[in-house]
Amino acid sequence: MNAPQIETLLHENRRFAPSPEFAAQAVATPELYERAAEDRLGFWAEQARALHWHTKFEQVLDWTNAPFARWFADGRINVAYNCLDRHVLAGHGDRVALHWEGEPGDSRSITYAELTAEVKRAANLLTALGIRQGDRVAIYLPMIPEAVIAMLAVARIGAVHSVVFGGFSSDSLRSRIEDAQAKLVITADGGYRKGSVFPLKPAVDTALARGGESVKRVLVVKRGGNEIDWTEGRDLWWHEELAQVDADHEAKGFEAENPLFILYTSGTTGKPKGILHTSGGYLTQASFTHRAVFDLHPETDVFWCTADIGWVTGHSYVVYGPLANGATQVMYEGTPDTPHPGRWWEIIEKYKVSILYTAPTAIRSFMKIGREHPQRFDLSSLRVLGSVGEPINPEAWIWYRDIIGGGKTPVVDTWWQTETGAIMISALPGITEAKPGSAQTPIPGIAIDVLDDNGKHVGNGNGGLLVATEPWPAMLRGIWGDPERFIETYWEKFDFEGTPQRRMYFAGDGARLDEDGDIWLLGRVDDVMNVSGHRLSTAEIESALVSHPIVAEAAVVGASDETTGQAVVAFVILRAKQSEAQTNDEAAALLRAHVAEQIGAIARPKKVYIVTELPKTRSGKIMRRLLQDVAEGREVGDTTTLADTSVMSVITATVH
Ligand code: 6R9
Repeated sequence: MNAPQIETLLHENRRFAPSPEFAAQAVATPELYERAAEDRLGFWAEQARALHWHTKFEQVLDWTNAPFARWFADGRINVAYNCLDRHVLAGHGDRVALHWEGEPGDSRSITYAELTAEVKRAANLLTALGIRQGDRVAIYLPMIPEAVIAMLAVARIGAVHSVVFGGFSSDSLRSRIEDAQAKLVITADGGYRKGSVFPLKPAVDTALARGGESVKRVLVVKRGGNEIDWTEGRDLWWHEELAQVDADHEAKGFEAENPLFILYTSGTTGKPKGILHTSGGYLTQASFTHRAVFDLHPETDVFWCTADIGWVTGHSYVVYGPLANGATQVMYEGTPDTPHPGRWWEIIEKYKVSILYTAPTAIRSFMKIGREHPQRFDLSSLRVLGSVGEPINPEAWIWYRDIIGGGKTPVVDTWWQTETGAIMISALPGITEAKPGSAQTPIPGIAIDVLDDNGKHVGNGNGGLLVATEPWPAMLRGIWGDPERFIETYWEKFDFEGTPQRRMYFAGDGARLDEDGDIWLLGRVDDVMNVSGHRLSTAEIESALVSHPIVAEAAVVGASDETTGQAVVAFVILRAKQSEAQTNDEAAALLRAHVAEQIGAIARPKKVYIVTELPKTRSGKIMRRLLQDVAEGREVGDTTTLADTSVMSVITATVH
């Protein structure tokens, strides 16, 4: 984030105290902080005991092999049982688990009893297809109930899911399948987006034609009704196969550290990292935070997290947190503006949604199109609003509370990452006096600090790097197949005390502590961009660009953008012959499409500038900071370390 933005943030001094009525009924109490402060591990053990354990645990944290943590390791648990059977056995089988809304307007409400029955069948099907504990299953589905059913069925038999966002390309899918050596892919013919069917199965076909040899079977859910190719002996219809398996399935307990899922996320190199999460600790923190941060009253609330299951927010706050808590929630297949710009607000009115969890980029795009759209609907059921994915600017925070929350709802800004598995920093509604723009306080049981480069606490009023100083239950257990990269990426930066147990987790985010010690997130400090709350790596997009035959060299930066937070801006040098063969506009259009095809539409650069040189230091390192100045229309900063200081004026002239 640049200096002027930080300035406006720090002059934000509006405060919102919880109302006494809200505080009186709140799930979170000040005692949670006290209890966690006096006995952090005891606190987490109590939260874990709120789950059902097939075998109770004695051990809480084993950190002897740091940074590879083990939580509740001698306990046995079944994650899916906790999300399903447990609620049915407690007499809540008739409670709606999912109010699913398809984009074309079709809908389905599924109770806990029904969801349990579907997952049992799906678990039997996976077993019949040869999937065993520890096997990896890739899931490439739209936002339909089968996505949740598939994830829970994999979890139920102790296998490991790797959900790949439906917007990712066949190539991204293939590399994720290969990295995890998935045996099975669960996909759909297609799903609905922006008013029409977008095909998914063809991307699976392409991925498997080019590689992914580990895959033996492809299960296909019928959703889009679009024509698809069929590979006999490999492809199977989900509904046909389910009809042939047993309805009954008994969930058995697995070790608390049994892997639950791998989720790929962008890092600073071109190769996405497979973040590994396990069972007991993950479910403990996902369910605790879902209750305490959103003030969940499962008998009366209707929760809606708008994230796709392809992202970690969808894993923890569409699937595992809400279902472990027996919540009733809304799941929506499509885009916010289809068929009309008030679609989300219509859904909130229809299902009387009481808790909404979404991203600042969505809020800002609603601000742009105008308050008249939400104001056409009755949003009075809303009582808690949450934000995640990127810093929320105070103006968006206030708009969210005023226009969506009727000027009365608490707003919680929740900071966390794919790696942290669950919320780490957030206000707690009913307790915290809210400050728009600040994520504020570590949740009970989480130890966070802001340090300078030498590992010293920066003190109130100063900025530095965000770290977690103690292990936490939902922490990543590693990077799939790459323990070295796990240690290097997260645990080496703050490793001053000489013992592995005292290493601290480096999150990759900059942060500032205000005079009260509240935390303000300032964006990534590495080469990771945040576009609409999605993580993208500059290196990954650069390597997609240079994979095109017309490109000689490419540099990518994230430029601040009013709606999406950051936007992808690329500076590209063409191969000599190419620059004659086509206009710069043609080349730019071609390359934008190429990146979308290589990685997915979310990575498509907003701008591609064709330049003749890139700013490099004498050692040949591209100075992206200077390109960012150009992309954001600022005066170019210090160029003295450039090998050729005239380069920047040439680039600036090309761009303007
Ligand atoms: C959950 C999720 C993680 C990165 C993280 C940070 C940014 C997320 C934020 C936030 C400021 C918040 N981020 N929440 N920044 N305030 N409330 O988004 O996971 O996709 O892994 O992204 O997103 O930069 O490091 P993930």
